[in-house]
Amino acid sequence: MLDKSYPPAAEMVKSAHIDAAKYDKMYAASVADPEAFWGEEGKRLDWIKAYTQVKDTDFTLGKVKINWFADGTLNVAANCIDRHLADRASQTAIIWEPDDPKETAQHITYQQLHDNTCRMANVLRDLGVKRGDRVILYLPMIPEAAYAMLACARIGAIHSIVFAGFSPDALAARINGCDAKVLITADEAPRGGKKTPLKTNADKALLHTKDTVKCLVIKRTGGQTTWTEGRDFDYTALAQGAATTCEPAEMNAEDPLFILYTSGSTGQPKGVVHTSGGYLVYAAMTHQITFDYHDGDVFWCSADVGWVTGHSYIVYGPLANGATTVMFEGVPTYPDASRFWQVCEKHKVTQFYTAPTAIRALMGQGKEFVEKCDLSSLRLLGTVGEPINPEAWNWYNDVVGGGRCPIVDTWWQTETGGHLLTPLPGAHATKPGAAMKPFFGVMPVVLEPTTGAEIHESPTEGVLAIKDSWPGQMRSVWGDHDRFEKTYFSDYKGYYFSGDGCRRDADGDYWITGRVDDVINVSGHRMGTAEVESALVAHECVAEAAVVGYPHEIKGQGIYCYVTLMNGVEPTDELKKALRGWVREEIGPIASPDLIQWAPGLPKTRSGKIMRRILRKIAENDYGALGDISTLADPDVVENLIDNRMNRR
Ligand code: 6R9
Repeated sequence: MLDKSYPPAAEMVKSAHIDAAKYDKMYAASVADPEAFWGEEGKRLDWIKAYTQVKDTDFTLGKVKINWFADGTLNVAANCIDRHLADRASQTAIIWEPDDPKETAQHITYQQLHDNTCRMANVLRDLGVKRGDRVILYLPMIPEAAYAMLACARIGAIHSIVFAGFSPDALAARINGCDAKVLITADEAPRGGKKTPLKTNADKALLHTKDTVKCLVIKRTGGQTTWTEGRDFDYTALAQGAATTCEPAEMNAEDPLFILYTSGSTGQPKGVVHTSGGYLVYAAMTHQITFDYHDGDVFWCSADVGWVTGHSYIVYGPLANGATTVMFEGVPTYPDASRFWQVCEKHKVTQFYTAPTAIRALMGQGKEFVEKCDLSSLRLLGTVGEPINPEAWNWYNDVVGGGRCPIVDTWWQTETGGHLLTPLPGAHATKPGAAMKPFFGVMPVVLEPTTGAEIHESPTEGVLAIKDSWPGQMRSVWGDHDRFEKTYFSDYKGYYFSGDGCRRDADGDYWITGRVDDVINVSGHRMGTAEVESALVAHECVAEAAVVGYPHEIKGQGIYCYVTLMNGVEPTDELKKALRGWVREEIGPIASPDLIQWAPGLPKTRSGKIMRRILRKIAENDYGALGDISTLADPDVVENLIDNRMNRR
């Protein structure tokens, strides 16, 4: 069957930075001579000391190293702010749209961004933060989140953002994981008309960290908070007395810029480390080219800065390009399902970037919510976070884009720093559900899953790996380089293994088929099933738990939990409710189980390994394909689980 394909519109081809011929030529050059290609692209940034080395990378297990522009020095905040001041001091850098549309939006100019970032940087310095120190951000989507990121970059501190939906326990684990000196939070985070008590959560988290961690509190709602003298500091008061200048620190290209915790298939979340030079080159270039950003455009990425998408495409990429970037505090459905489109209309957004889960949720509400808004400013649409089903793609294309706007389906990961696979709007046809082509310098390969052999012919299907490094690649797992090597370079020797399955069609275009490991993707939020399992078994009534994903209409995947109770514990609906609440407390609302099934036993191999493959099939209602269950210690448990399977909501 031929996949439907949409060629780029003639106007787009004419005005875009990259057309088909240019892509082919540049791509060929980028993989033939990465040194020369990236040596040139690195000049997008202002360097304090120019680099003479470009690429120094090795994917060999046991000696994995990734260095880019290693002898150059720069400051990331100066690249995102100061160098634009000569031409753009009064241009809007950030448009901030609050949760409640009745509250006034803010237009923050590059000059104001400079002054506020410097204030924050000086406050952090006064709190004792030095170059290389870690600072945790646990914040609403407010401009101060961007100031704090850039302030850290300005003084050479390393930020680590914890999404405001995470629980106190998850926050404490991250503070301890990177041994942070300061936690920056706010009184409350308004979202969808509700308020998350961030400071109260922070207080709980700080009970489980070193006493020396300081807490800098930003006033957002003015809601009541308790105060610990000597530990808590009021940002408003300190910022008033702080200077609006602060000399940017000269950092090495390979000095860490941020750590971002993300879920893997085993163990605790790992701290993905990104460094300064390569990351910023890659974020800036992908932002400009994938979204075809031009001066005067208004770019809106609806993600949260708690995720990598917010790092690269709300803050670092756009600001490095001197762009105007929208920062939205709210949710797509508040006050109603037309909010996204109202914001597009209000701020005359030209490029809009969101996740399939949001598109599906809004699609379900009906197109009236879109049609009542004037979306004529939109020129391009983007999606990220999970595979997009053709139905949602078509709705996005027809109803939101009015058939005029190319859709860039960008495949990438926390680990990759920026887009690796995506169509380019002026160069490539798009196909509903396909991530299409490698970005410049990216060498994707499809491997045979068991042998690891590279498959050269198309069409084909297998696992997705990358053959050589690109500047935005993560450098290590914070404090555990061994884990970095094992996680990404040991399954398929000599390659970076993405953890995703993919197919390449007859045209050579890439389609992501989803994770092949025990990572699930719930509403675009990445989660290890192991994390939910360990939360469940931490409950006194639970003996054992196995968690898998199952197809969910809106969320993409839902969380299906098989729970074996302690002897003598009554399996009641109240207990299910209690377990849901428990997981929300342990990890956060995003990990809330959708379905819990009581399992008197779990299917295990004789060596005691839970056979998740079988549990996944049961959750998916796909009993015909259970495969070989003869290696199970007790095959009868499978029948029981099938008989008592939970119905999807
Ligand atoms: C940027 C981000 C990464 C995982 C990734 C894959 C899935 C992301 C996708 C996609 C299909 C796309 N994913 N983009 N799947 N099509 N366009 O989402 O980072 O949170 O680390 O998640 O998300 O499974 O491996 P992260």
